[in-house]
Amino acid sequence: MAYTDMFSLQGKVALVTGGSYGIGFTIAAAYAKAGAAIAFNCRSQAHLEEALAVYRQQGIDAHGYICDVTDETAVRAMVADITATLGSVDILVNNAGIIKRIPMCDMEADAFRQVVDIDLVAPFIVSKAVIPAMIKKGHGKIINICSMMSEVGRETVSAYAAAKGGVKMLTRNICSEYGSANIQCNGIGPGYIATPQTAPLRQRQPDGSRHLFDRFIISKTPAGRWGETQDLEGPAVFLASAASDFVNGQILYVDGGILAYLGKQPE
Ligand code: NAP
Ligand code: GCO
Repeated sequence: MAYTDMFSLQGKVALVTGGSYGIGFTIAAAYAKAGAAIAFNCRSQAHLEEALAVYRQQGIDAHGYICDVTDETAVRAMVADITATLGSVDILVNNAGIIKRIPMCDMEADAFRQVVDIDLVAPFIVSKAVIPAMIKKGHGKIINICSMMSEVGRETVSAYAAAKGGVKMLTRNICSEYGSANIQCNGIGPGYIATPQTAPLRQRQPDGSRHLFDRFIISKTPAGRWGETQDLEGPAVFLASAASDFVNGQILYVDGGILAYLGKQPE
């Protein structure tokens, strides 16, 4: 197979959850540019309309849905509509996610559950909705968006870390359970990426200087910068394409080297 064909997504149908902005938008747009028909969902009508306009500006005919990924009935209806309109889903990216930064002992159990519901239970719900058709078709790709917090913790993100650690193991379990049906399920673990989710960590101080956390992350990243959503395009296309057909159950960290690095000695 020619290298260009190996990475092509021509003729494939991709569903990217939370594809209205941030990482999900960039991945869905990359898939469209690689040849796939794309569908995405989000919760807000305003986000949906803004996203559809930006996709159109880029020459992409995206199919957008209002659908909360925690609502199993709504997810099933969305998948049925995608199947009727575009064909059955060949590539699923479980990207929709939230974070709540609250010290663990101050966090209500309901808030913890909400994070786990969106970040961990939903990838189970959406995967479950697409796997039967993938089995029937004889192939499928599922990409779960994990995190640095699938491996390490930090103050205030207990629910997020618990959920993202869980998504890593859900990834390995889908690989274990459905690898024999030619379904590859892998994860991408983005490092610190500039999106609305991380905007509070990059907010400038009143004197114009960088946020302490922003400086901390740059010092912890061998690449010496925050990631951009575009840094995830190549890895996401690779894991959705035939080029990765024997890669299964892996988490690909796209973090500018953070997880490999001990950090600088304080001066
Ligand atoms: P973001 O900028 O906050 O975007 C989140 C997207 O998910 C939006 O499209 C949002 O749209 C949608 N969404 C949220 N909850 C939803 C729900 N219940 N149902 C359907 N859609 C929902 O986040 P991001 O930074 O791009 O992050 C995307 C994924 O990567 C998340 O899983 C995140 O944890 C993970 N991640 C991010 C980073 C980072 O540094 N940014 C690093 C590692 C991992 P609506 O608001 O309209 O619903
Ligand atoms: C935080 C961050 C994260 C990142 C990301 C790292 O508060 O530490 O928001 O957790 O967004 O998931 O990979």
